Parts: sequence; C-alpha cells; structure tokens
Amino acid sequence: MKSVKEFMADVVRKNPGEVEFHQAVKEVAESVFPFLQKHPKYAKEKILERMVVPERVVIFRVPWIDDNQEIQINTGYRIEMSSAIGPYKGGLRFHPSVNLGILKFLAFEQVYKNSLTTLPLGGGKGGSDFDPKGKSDREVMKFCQSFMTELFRHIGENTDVPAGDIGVGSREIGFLFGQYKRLKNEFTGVLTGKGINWGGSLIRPEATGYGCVYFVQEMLKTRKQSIKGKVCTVSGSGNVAQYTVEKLLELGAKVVTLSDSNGYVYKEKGLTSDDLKFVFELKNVRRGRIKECVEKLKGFKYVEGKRPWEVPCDIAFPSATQNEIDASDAKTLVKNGCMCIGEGANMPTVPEAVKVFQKAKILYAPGKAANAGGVSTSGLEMSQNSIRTAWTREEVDEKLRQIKVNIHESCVKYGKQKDGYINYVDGANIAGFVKVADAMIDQGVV
Ligand code: NDP
Ligand code: 2IT
Repeated sequence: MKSVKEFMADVVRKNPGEVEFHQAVKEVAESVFPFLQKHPKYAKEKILERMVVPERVVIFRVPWIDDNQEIQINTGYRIEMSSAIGPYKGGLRFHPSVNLGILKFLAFEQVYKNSLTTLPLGGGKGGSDFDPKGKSDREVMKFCQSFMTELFRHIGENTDVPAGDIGVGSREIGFLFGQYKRLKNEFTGVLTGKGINWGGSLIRPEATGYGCVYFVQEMLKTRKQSIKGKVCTVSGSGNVAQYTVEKLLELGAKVVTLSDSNGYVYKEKGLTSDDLKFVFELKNVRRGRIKECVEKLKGFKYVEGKRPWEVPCDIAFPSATQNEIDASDAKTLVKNGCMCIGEGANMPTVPEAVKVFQKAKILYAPGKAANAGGVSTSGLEMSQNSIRTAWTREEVDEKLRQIKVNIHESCVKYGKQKDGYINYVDGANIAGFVKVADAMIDQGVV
C-alpha cells in the first residue's frame, strides 16, 4: 500500500495548482489511511484513488448583458463528484474567487458530508466566478438565466440537485428554477432552497446555522456543558451566520461578533434579537455592509480588515469561508479560553490550526460534520417534493435535530481515542468514507 505522502504526490501531480483540493484530500487521506491498513479490501478496490477523481466535470461559458448593455462573460462549473449513494447533491457558489480547485475541494467534502447525513445523497458542487455584489436584481436574473441555459442539460431531480452556497440564496435559486422550468417544461424538485410557495421546505433557510448549533450542543454534552451563558464569536453575516446567531440567542448564549469580507463588528454586551433583525434586513434586503451596525445600532465597535478571532470567547463559529482561521488565530483562541469550534463554513480552519485545537484537546469538529444540517434539510426538501407534501416546521426541525444527533454518534463511533478524546476529524472522515466505499464495492468498478 502507498503512504499518504506517495498518495498525495500523485494527487498534486494530477491536479496541479488546486491547493484547496489538495488540502481537503490530504485531511481525509490522513484519517482514512490507518483505517485502510486494518481493512485492506478498500485499499485493494482502490476506493480512495477513485474518490479523488470526479465522475464528471462540466465547465461552460456564461455570457450575459449588463444594465449598461455591455457584454459580460463568466465561467460556469458543475463538479459531479460521486453518485455512489444517491444523485449528485451540493450547492452553487457565486463569488469572484471561484475556480476549479475550490469547487473540487467543496465537492469532495460534500461526498463525505452527505454520506454522514444518513440520507441517499451523492456529492457535487458548482458555481461561477460571477460577483453578485453591486449587481441589480435584473443583472443577477440575466446571469442566472444564462447559467441555467447550459446547466439544465446536466441536472435533474434524479441526477443532480444543486442548492445555494456563498452568493446563492433564495433570490438566485428562484431565477435558476424559473429558467430550468422554462427549458424543460416540467415542475420538479431539481433545486433545493426553493421558495415556500413553490416547493421549498420550512427550516431550509435556517438549517445550516441551526444544525451547527445542534451539533455543538451534542459536543458540549460530552463534557456535561450547555450553550446557555457561553460567549460566542461568529464570523460572516450571511445565511449561515444569521441563523447560527438566531439559534444561539434562543438558547441563551451571548453572541459578540459578526463580520464580512471588510471587517468585523463587536458588541461586548452581546447582540439582541433587535440587532439581529437589523442584520437580516441589512444583509438580505438592502445587501449592505456589516459596518453599518456601528452607525445604526448601539454598543457596536467596528474593526476594519480583521477577523473576529482576537475577541475572547468560549465557542467560535467560523461561518464565512475557507481558511479563515490560521495557526496564529487558533493559538489566540485557545489562549483566550475558547473550548469549542462550530464550523458553519466549509474548511474554515487551516490544517496547522486544526492541530493546535486538537493538541489543546478542545472540542473541534470539521465542517462536514458540523454544517451538514443545510444539505440534510435539502434532502428533506427532496423527500417532500417526491411525495408531494409539506411537513410542518416542527416536523422538519425535529428530523434535522435527529440527523445531527446521529452524525455526532457516527463521529464518536469512529473517532473516540483510547484516552477518551473524540477526534471528530477522523470520526467524520472514516464514517463518511465507509458508507460510500461499501456502495462502490457493491456497484463494481465504475
Ligand atoms: P452567504 O453568501 O450568505 O454569506 C457569506 C458570508 O461570508 C458573507 O458575510 C461574506 O461577506 C463572507 N465571506 C464570503 N467570502 C469571504 C471571504 N473570501 N473572506 C471573508 N468573508 C467572506 O453564504 P453562506 O452563509 O451560505 O455560506 C457561508 C459558508 O457556509 C461557506 O463556507 C459555505 O460553503 C458554508 N455552507 C453553507 C451552507 C448553506 O446551506 N448555505 C451549507 C453548509 C456550509 P461579504 O458579503 O463581504 O462577501
Ligand atoms: O456546503 C453545503 O453543504 C451547502 N452549500 C448546501 C448544499 C445543499 O445541497 O443543500
């Protein structure tokens, strides 16, 4: 059997320059290799070697005309990573930083995350380097229509079911769905995150943030602790951050920060539900900057160009983007008494920082376990679409909560060390791997 180093050398050679993809694969390989040594059937079947090659990648031109009648050109992508346990499933990201390597890292992580949810969901991801910031609603619509004019031939309710991610929320899903319906002349659950009047599920908007907090509750229980009274720092101020804060406030935590790509806001006394209401309107309706909290609300400070990890906290919720906690941030968090990290974002912590958390034996779980609530509820949306029904808020929330409890149990099963410390990274990676690997073996060399 190859070593992790030899395996990674191959991955790097075959996927040049895709640094985020290399990072995501290495993390999984480091967890899974010791497991493969004990279970040689997976190594013999070259399961991991197969998993790092997408089943299919689609890259396409997205031309559109802006409000000044100028032609704009973006690149569109869909990475169909694995359909071993269900149709490809995963979000679309619209952000200027989007490239093949970033989407491959996200699609790769999605395979393991979706496996953990216990639902029949394969893994995929897509998006574009389109920047929705500063664009009119009409421009966003034109872009979405052009994007779907190519994407529609590759997706379908039983083939590949996209959803939201950074820069793709209910507005974009609406425009994408409208164009899909027009091209295919059929009304199906081809996208999740749909509006509540046209096939969406209650709790889907809340699900990633709520689910992350539910997972943190499970982690805290292992140390006989609860959320109540905990000081929490949150980064980001988009979908995931907003509903993380909503659930934290409901459970009696004190949330002291939010951020965007320009800087962070800090309120020592803790955000109120009125502050959060302002943020919902600021970010989802007016699409403004988080800095405005200082001008319009009381008790806020703004720190330009920095992330909130220098603020002392009990629990940190990175909920903006990848690699937003580096080793020095991790050391500061630990030094200031942080005891738990809830990753709302995908891969927000660099590998060296993960090591810092694990060495300090604090509660640390990777995004693929902590933020799986969003895609789980997408899976529940697909089920409701298939049986043409709509569950109540309480029904969906309860199913979401149970899924998060199950994911936590899987992490403990595969990640508990001899000294009792739960290595959630190993737990999530191995549990996610086994289900997909067994399905691949059953289905032959495909
Ligand atoms: P949104 O677009 O709603 O919000 C993104 C937030 O993160 C914004 O505050 C944005 O600030 C900030 N941000 C984005 N890129 C950067 C960057 N490069 N540097 C600093 N800040 C940045 O996205 P979501 O809330 O949906 O997604 C946040 C994270 O959660 C992502 O990692 C995503 O992959 C992950 N996730 C999302 C799920 C979902 O269901 N939506 C499910 C699971 C994970 P600004 O406005 O300045 O760009
Ligand atoms: O990273 C993620 O899990 C998402 N962006 C949600 C994917 C989905 O299909 O709901």
